[in-house]
Amino acid sequence: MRFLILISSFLISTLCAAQEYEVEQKNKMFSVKEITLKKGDTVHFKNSDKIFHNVFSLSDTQFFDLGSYPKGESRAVKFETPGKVEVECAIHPQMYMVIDVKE
Ligand SMILES: [Cu+2]
Repeated sequence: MRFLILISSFLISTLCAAQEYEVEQKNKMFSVKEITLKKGDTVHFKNSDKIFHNVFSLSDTQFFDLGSYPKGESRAVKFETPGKVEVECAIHPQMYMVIDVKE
């Protein structure tokens, strides 16, 4: 019985801990320069410009490349590793933001 309670409280805390964030690409900028989140959280990168963006990161903490996608589309990245993740756009070198993933 005690074992079951432990498992269910673990599941509940795990489910509640994960958060969803949205970062927009607008006017060839990210809507935030820096965001802090917990490992397990997800960021949705939404393109709100009329042009394509290609969001990617070459960071050691987490590498990803979302490819280029048009206005209205959103692609998600789940961050599992603590550390800083530098996020850029392959099409617009001025676009830059940092995601700080906490334990
Ligand atoms: Cu771009």
